[in-house]
Amino acid sequence: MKFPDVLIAALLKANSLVFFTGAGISAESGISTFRGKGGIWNKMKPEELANFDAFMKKPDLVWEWYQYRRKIINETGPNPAHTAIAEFEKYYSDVSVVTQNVDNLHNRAGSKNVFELHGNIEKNYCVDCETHYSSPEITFSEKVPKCEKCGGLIRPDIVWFGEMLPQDVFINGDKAAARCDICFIIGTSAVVYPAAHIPITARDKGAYLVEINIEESNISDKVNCFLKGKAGVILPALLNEIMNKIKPQ
Ligand code: BV8
Ligand code: ZN
Repeated sequence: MKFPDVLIAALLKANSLVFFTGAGISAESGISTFRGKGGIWNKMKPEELANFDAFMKKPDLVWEWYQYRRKIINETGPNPAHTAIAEFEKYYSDVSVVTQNVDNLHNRAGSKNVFELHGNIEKNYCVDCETHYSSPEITFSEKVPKCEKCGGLIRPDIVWFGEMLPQDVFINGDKAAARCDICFIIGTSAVVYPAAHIPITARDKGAYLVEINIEESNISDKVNCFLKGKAGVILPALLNEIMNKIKPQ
């Protein structure tokens, strides 16, 4: 695979990288995306499943949907795109992954500095007293579990539509974007806010923007370099390109 010289030059000069990722990076692990061909929201309505009112109205239905997704995630693992991102840490002193995904695959791949903007499907908390639960008994219970302390419903620790993102996570992800030299935008349609503002922060602070996607997205007209194709093919090839030219940290 031939990459533009200007991209390789930027990579050889950079100290700080941000990987801003979306559902497309996990597509090659067998996890459905939300929008586009085969996307979850083509078949299900987000307003009926991914919001707090839906959960309070039909907790068992919403819980069952997350159980279905947990099962798929549990049976798969990181793909070469996640692994390549974790490997980049060996060559750069400051690497951050700012992800919209809740599937935990960046952590499982070994990335150390992961900002999960929309939460993590392996975590849960009580809607009443906010006690956190991550034990497998809770996570894999068939019916929506109840809090040991107060009897409240336990929900997945995921940011639903209309809910605030965890502020510390967003602020730290945004700070990483503000100081990075290169921001990779991978497998996202870049339509969900405020997450989609992360690459805009990077661009406004002078970073070089590289998008990797199988098709153009909402941000494609703002990037410096668009690499069309699968993340699981392009990222390992890009890593391979620089690994003989940069000394590991
Ligand atoms: C908030 C969790 C403030 C559930 C998710 C109108 C205009 C602007 C904004 C709004 C608006 N109306 C409402 C809003 C705000 C809303 C929003 O942005 N809506 C959009 C959709 C219009 N945002 C919110 O509600 C956020 N909160 O704003 O709070 C507030 C203020 C006051 C008071 C209270 C609150 C909360 C957003 C939370 C979103 N949570 N889901 C769950 O996961 O179960 S959204 C969902 O979308 C996922 O979490 C996902 O992470 C996120 C983004 O999707 P992508 O990752 O981009 O995935 P997508 O499928 O779209 O795209 C996949 C891409 O991959 C494609 O481009 C495809 O080509 C590519 N691809 C496929 N295969 C590959 C590939 N690329 C490379 N390689 C491949 N192999
Ligand atoms: Zn409770």
